[in-house]
This record gives sequence, C-alpha cells and structure tokens, in this order.
Amino acid sequence: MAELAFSEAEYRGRQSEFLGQIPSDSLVLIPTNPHANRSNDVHYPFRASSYMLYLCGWNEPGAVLMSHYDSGAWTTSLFVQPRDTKTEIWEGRRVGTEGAASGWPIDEARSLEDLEKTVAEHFEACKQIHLIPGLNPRLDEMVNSAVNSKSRDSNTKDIGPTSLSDPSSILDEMRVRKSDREIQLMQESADIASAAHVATMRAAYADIGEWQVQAVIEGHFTASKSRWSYPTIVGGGDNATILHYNANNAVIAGGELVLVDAGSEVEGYASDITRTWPVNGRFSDAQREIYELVLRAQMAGIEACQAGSPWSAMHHATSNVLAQGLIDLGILDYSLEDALGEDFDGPYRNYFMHGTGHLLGLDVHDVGGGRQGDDGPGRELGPGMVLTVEPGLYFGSWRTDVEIPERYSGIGVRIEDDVLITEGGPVVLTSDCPKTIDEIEALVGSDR
Ligand SMILES: [Mn+2]
Repeated sequence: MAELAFSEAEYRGRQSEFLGQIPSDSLVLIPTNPHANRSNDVHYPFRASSYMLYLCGWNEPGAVLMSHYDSGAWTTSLFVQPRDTKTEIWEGRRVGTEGAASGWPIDEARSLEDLEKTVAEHFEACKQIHLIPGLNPRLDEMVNSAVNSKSRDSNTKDIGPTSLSDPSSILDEMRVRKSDREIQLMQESADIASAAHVATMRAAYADIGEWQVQAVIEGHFTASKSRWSYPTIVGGGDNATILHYNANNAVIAGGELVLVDAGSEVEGYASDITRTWPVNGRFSDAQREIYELVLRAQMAGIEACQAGSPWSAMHHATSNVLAQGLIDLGILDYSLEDALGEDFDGPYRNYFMHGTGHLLGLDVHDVGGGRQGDDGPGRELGPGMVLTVEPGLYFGSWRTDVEIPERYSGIGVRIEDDVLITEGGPVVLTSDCPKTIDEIEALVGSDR
C-alpha cells in the first residue's frame, strides 16, 4: 500500500464493520468533498471529507467510494480522477486508477469518467441507496431521480431503488471510540499544538499584534508539516470575550490578556487547545482571580472525565466551581443553587455561555454528539473517546445585556485541553502545554 495513515487491515476492518450494518440489497455511495472555489480561478487548499479519510484514506478531490453486494460479498470501488498529463502539469500529479488499485484498501479502482454509467447500472440491482448527501451535487441528482422516478420497469418489474438514506450516523458511532493508532496520531497533533502555544508565549511582548501571535502559531504548524484544524483565534483584551473572534487584527496592549485558541491536524486528526495569558508576562490581581477560578473549574472538569460517567458530569463539575467562584468574588449575589439555576441554566451562564467540551477526532467538533440533551445526561463516557474540556469566563466591557463588574471588565479567559478517556482515568493529551500561572509567567516573553 501507499504511505497511508493506517494499516490496510484497519481500513478494511472499518469498511466491514460499516457494511455489516447495511442491508445487502443496497448500493452505498460515499463522496468526498469538492475542491472549494475561493474566487475566480483560485481554490482553497483541498481537505478530503472525514468519512473518505476514515474508510480508505483517499486524499484527492471529487472521488466517490461505492460498495455493492454481489454473490455473497461486498465489493468496494473507488472512482478517482484519471491520469491526465495536460491537467497534471497545472494542478499536480494524480494517483490515477492504476495507482489507486495497487496502493489503497479497495477492491477496484475506476475512473470518475465512468461514474454515472456504472452507478446507473448498479441502480437496477439494488432496492436501497445509502448516500452521504450534499457533497457531490451530480450524484445527489442522479440518486434522487432514480429513487423518485416511476418508470415502466419499476412499476411492472419491481426494478430499481425505492428508498434513500444517509448512512453517516453508522460511521459517526464508529468514529466516537478511537483505535490505538488514531490515539497515536491525535497525540502527535496535540504535541505539535502544545509546542506552538509554548512558542507564542515565549515570543510575546507588550503591543504585539494579534496577527503576529497567529503567525507564530501557524508558522509552527507549517514547520511541523501540519496545518490548522480550524481558523486560529487570537483575541487580546475585550476580543477574548467574543467566542469565535477571528479578525486577529488588533494590537494587544501591555497589561492585557490574550486568548489563543488554536489546533493543528495530523493525517486529518485535530487537536484543539486554548490558553490565555498576559502579553507582558504578569497577571494583574483581577486577571489572576478570574484565571485561577477558570483553572480550578477546568481541573474539576478533567477529573470528571471518567469512563462510565454521563457526558453531563464534566459540565456539571465545571459549572459548580465557576458558580461558587463567581459568588465568592462578589460577582453573583445568589445562593449556589440559584446561581446554577434549573438545568444549569442560571445567572452564572451570563459569563460562561458555551458548553464545557465536545468530541474531538477527524473533525474538530467531532461527530457522534454526546452533549447533554433536553431528555437526558448525554452519551456515557467510555475508553477511547477523546473530548475537550474548556470552561471559560467572559466579561466583555461592550456587553449591554448583563451587568459587567468594573474590576473584571475586558477580561476573557478560557483554558482548553484534549482529554482521552481510559479505564484508568482521564489522560490529558495536551499536558505538554503549560497552564499554571507560575509556568506561564516564567514562559511569556522568555525569548526576548
Ligand atoms: Mn474546542
């Protein structure tokens, strides 16, 4: 096989676990992402769909993975861009059908030029189509018209597909628990991101630009043959109180905190780290009070990441610490019970507006859900799951919806680590990234 992220046996095992849950009178179609257009004739860097990476590791645009059942077994075909020297001179070398057939964990490789004809032939032999929609408009259209058409053949001879479904929930469930090799790749991604955060702390100084912090982070990703797994957030001062801030174009004054939320990816697997620190290397008393509270909440959240606990356990653990801390600092004038409110939706949420974490994997907000729902405590945590623990407190001076205490106005703090659930307790994959006040004060600006 080509230099793929996983062994052929691991890819084949995933395919058979997946197809084992699909009725044999089905045709299965898994397209990858298109090569997205940026403007005019320029494209964004290509990133394959996570399902395609998961099932066979194919990393070129436009491909379609097709499985059909025949003579007692599933056959999996991959439709790929064929070799084409004139196009390759401009766009880069292609693996092509022969390369795909010999190097990838599939039964046969075909040219995308034959996709429509081949798929149409297979329609006749199947009753159900399982397609991940929204990725390949031409395929969506073909499949919809095949399922909806009332042809003479389908009316009189009962030929052709009659139902269409999206198989992604089966794959999502499989992706929730990571294999040993997946965990290894996620550890590599966590190590790169940890080192990148350390590098930015070392390189910081008063009046540094948010974009310069971003450059150090992303420069480290690139130098490590990695790239970001989501757009880097660098928010100085008040900008840290905007959860998905990414303008990254303001100067961070000495005395202000900067919140850096950035992660890399390795073979498609994401890391996701947030650190918050003073650009001049010294926490003020007010900053220290909020930071220590968020850190205590985060440690309590990590401790709650135990196999067998409900998903909601870590959110409840962080919420308890934050609400009590807000009372102790005089920010909330309530009993703990009232500050937490019914269903953990009380006034402490004025300053902590998001969830405590999410699953992490091939997607940064990974599939498989898990969050606390209206009707229960959410997914049970189990070995092999990787999730983030990321409480925060935000006191945007610009807020008009709630009262912002003067002492803490303009402070936003979030601390985020990536945690692997094991039978022996939580393992912090991002533990190489310092987060205590002493460690941070020693690091920030130490390159200068
Ligand atoms: Mn996150």
